[in-house]
Amino acid sequence: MSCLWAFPEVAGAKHAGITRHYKFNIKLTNVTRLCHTKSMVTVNGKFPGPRVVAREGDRLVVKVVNHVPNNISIHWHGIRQLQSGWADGPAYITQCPIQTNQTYVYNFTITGQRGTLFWHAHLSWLRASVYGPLIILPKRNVSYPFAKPHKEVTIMLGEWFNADTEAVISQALQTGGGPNVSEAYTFNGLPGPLYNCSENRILEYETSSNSTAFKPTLPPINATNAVTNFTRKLRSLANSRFPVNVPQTVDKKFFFTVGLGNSPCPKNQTCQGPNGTKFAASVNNISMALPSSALLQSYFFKKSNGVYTSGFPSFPLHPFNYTGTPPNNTLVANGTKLVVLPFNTSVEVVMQGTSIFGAESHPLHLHGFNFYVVGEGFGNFDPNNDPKNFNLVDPVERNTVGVPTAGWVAIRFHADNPGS
Ligand SMILES: [Cu+2]
Repeated sequence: MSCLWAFPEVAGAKHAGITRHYKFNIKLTNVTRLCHTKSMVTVNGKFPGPRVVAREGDRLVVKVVNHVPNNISIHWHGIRQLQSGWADGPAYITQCPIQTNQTYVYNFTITGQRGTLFWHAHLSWLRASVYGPLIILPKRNVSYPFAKPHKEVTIMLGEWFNADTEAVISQALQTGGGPNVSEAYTFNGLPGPLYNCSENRILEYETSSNSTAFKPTLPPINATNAVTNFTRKLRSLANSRFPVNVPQTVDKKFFFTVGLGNSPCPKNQTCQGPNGTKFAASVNNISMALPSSALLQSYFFKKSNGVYTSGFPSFPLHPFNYTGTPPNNTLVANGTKLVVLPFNTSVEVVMQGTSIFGAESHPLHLHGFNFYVVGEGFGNFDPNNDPKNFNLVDPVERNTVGVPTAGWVAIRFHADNPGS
């Protein structure tokens, strides 16, 4: 969170929001971490990038000018983008990427939300260096629903790679193996003091004579039970000021498997994925192929022929024991498939992690909507019994949720945002 007094305000607009302008110059900058200097794609030469601050109800106008050889786009993570899908940012979904020496203006109004989000590049791995905070203050003379703290500090979590991150992901896609891992985790772009050749202090206490730093006792890093018990207690405020609008009935149910599969190795090539094939991530066994033009654009101009097809499966075509022994055939299908929902459909999505090539937790994120997390569990989702325990009273409202390792999570939302 930012210092609440540090940002200039335009006088006069008491209730209606104001328009705030930002300029993002995408440029290469030399950055040194862990005694290693490299040229990186940045916004305005900063890593992490500049903070964007607005109030609930304001309009943000961000002019992005691309001065680097890479194509790029910027996504405003968690912004509802009510009827402003053109400004959402995922490349090849809502827009074609911004080419070298080209400009794109993101223009959207922040409606019905406040808190700290972030923005990041949304093409390939450029987000490794192109990201920054996006702070939404409550409307003027309105407070957050918690006591004002003594001080607020924004902390952005990230990773530092000594290598060029575009080279890391292109090598992984080429060989079909997992991508090389980063050299360090970072807070606000800085590796902590535990890494070699890092002098960055993360947190230091100014200790007065009558107080010492309080060190909490924490469960071990792999204490799944402790973490699960904690997160399952989280609830929405569910009061008149912050009501819960979770769908009580559902028009459309989806069951998505989420996890890994593989693709054949191209001829005359050696691959480093499972048994000499390529790793492929998939949902309901469809691994997404990026189209050559943007999905929203091709829909809007009625030129979707050859860009995407409808008929993304609502359920797995070949059910299996998702968290047990994997099936013999783990090959994915590649495609650009989607589902079209009528306006105001109430939707339930159960996301089921699979154990193919190892179970792991996948964070899943929805663009253009917040959703309610109504249930979660380990093992396979039981459609007969698990829904009885769904929380339809005060579930947490989120834009991202982790699918538990070898488990499932159920979300609900109203599809009330055309174009998202
Ligand atoms: Cu997002």
